[in-house]
Amino acid sequence: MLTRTTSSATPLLQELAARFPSNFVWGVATSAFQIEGAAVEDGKGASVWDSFCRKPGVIADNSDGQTACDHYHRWSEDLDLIASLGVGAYRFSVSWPRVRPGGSGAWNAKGLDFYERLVDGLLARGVTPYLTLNHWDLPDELQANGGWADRDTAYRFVEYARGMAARLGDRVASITTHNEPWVMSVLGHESGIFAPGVKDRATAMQVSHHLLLSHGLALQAMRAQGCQAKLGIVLNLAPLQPATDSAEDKAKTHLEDGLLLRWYMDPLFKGAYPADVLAHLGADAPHVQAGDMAAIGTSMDYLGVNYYSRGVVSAEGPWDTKNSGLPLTDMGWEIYPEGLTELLLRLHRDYAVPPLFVTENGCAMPDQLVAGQVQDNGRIDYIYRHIDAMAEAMRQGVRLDGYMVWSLMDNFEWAFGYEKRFGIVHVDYASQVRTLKHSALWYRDFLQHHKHVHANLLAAEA
Ligand code: IFM
Repeated sequence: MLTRTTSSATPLLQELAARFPSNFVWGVATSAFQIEGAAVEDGKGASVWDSFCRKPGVIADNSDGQTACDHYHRWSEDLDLIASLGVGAYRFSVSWPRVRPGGSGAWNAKGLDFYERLVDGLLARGVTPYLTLNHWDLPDELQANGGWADRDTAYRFVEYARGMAARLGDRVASITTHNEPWVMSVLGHESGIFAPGVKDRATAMQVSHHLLLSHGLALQAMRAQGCQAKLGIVLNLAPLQPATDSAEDKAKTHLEDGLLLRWYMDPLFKGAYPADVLAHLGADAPHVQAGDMAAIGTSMDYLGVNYYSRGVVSAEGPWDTKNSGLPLTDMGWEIYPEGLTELLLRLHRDYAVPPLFVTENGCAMPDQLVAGQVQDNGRIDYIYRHIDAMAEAMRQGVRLDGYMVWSLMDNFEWAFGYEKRFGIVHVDYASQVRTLKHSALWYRDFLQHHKHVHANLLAAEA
């Protein structure tokens, strides 16, 4: 395993860094609900996640986002931390109920000012802001009117997108409409393990359609008002493999791939939902109005891909990741970097994709803070191997423009509360002290190698 102190690490890192062009974007990522806290401060409205956390038994440690990493108050110190890593980019999300508490109606000046400070603070530190509009924290008032199951929410989202683009579109590099629509649809409305906790497949599929529709309409609206930021969406994707060679496992794998990947990629890039999935859904298929598919297919400037692991599919039921003997993260997810190469190649081959970004990649590990240090060698190895997997995809022709580690710091991991730690920076939630884990130091070293490699190449050419 590669550690920060492995003596052979430097040539390895130099060699890896040299496989990425000088303008490759390296970053770290977070989302509003997971880090901000200040849940009822400065006029912020409630989100579906604020309400969901109050339901008994839905969050593993009974926690919530009231304080989280207290980033709303510590943003300046956190931006210093980000800049100290040497990253070029920071991917964050705006809390819709912080800037427009009811989802429609009055805007909240104090909430908007917070994101102004954040964006200007990043730029002042030489870090480029990458903004996401919807990382799951829908205003609760909109949920009361049906939430994403109601087509009207798509129109409210377009207003929100226009407002944020008008305010920040001149200073952020990109605006992502939605983060992981599959999660909001399926985990939020079919299994109900995420907010808003609905358990109905037809509703989930309608939600997915409204998310995609609102994405396309928002892109059109932001472009129409002259927004200069690059516009796109972020999907959580994984290559799926059958557990065995049986016809049943293969058929189930094809269907699951349809529900996870093709359900989003086909309408975005091919103008239609996949026919086999529509047939499978039957009466649960979403209602689609004339013109919707054309709106969804509005061209994008980039596609964000969040990659954590592969999926193994068995017709007999859920696959236990312990079966394959691969190392697992603290989430129980298999560590499978070659899946990232496979996934990127597949997107490149099957779809006319715009430039790709890996907008999330990282792992929860059972970190221990000992004498002020977190020796998370497993995370270093994970990140190293996934960067290597990206380089391989690029070698085979994929246009990949950037990579963001999930996550900058430990934070509220949704239904797992604060029990799972994804950060390269450790957060002591009692004191809110941040400590760079060894993975953060390693990433910083790697980024320095990347800069030096290209500086040396330039010098050699001069
Ligand atoms: O923490 C989440 C993030 O909010 C969305 N993508 C997956 C991460 C890890 O589960």
